[in-house]
Amino acid sequence: MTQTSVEQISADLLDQGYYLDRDCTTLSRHVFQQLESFSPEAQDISALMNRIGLAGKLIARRLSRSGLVDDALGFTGTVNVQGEAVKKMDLYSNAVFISVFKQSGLVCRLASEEMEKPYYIPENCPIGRYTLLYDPLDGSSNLDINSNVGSIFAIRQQEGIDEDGAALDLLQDGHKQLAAGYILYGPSTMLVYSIGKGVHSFTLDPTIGEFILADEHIKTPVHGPVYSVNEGNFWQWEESIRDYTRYVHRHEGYTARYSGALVGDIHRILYQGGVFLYPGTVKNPEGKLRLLYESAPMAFLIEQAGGRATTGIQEIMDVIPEKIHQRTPLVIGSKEDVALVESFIRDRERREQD
Ligand code: P6P
Repeated sequence: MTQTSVEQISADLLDQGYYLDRDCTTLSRHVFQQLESFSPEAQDISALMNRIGLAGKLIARRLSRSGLVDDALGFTGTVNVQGEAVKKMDLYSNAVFISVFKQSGLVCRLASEEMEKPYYIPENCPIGRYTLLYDPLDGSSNLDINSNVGSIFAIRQQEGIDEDGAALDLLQDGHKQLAAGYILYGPSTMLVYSIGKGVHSFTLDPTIGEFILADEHIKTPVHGPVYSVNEGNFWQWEESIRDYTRYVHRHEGYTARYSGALVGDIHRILYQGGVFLYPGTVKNPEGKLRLLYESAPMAFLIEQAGGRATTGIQEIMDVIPEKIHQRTPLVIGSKEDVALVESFIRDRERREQD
């Protein structure tokens, strides 16, 4: 073998070194890199994120075969605490998180969209210091048409042992979140998370069963072309939201994108910029989305990415819920686009006061 080819091969292998390093930057390792520490707290967060990843893999596996597995799709015939018809995949996904975190030893309590009261794991509670808040399968109405769905999560410290299960310590604002993120089940499965040190994304490589680092320190643009809202609710909106919609209809540079699943719609805005809105409606005056395990985790993420999230009146991160399933209106995305929506809300308020 000539010298050149040996050097070339070495150079090529070094180039591949980048890819090998990237493929070895798993979720748990990335958490330690973020925290620059191996403290007990860092180990906890790393283990918790690893467990989130395991839940995502199990749900992704079931979703990829749901059209083939008998009894995986369709409705259970029950209605959840939200008054929504429950799909079999909703319950399966909810059970996955419970099972995964039972074995974690770290999580004492799980608060889920699918469960009226938090679920306690007694064997974890003496030592378990964390609560997982989650929407196990958001946008599950998309399952019937094989479109994107997601899981949304937030991790909070469990403050005090609430013997009666009242979980009053969960009725605190979004600044209490230690970590938050989502798993997007799309053409590929992506996990996007933040522990307060930027927003980072990972892509599941099914061939090795690992979430591999994709993008670090994702920043949402200060402005983007996308506005994402269900315009079928136009008749139910406040006049201010109608004013905003009329504005984007009449000005160049806007494009409507709405998938019916919060995770996919936010993921687009995180990368490309723009704004997602789910304002109050006649049917849901307080909005449809739930604060503790939909709006607040997304607000945590988008603020870490340089964006904003508001009810239209108050920053989502400052909202203190009165009950664990509280809903809020949500306007979230690029700073300039959120501000534009707010400007129509303020203008309308001024006119109504005059
Ligand atoms: P609509 C899914 O049910 C969900 O909670 C979010 O994922 C999504 O953004 C919203 O509701 C869609 O609601 O009323 O537009 O179908």
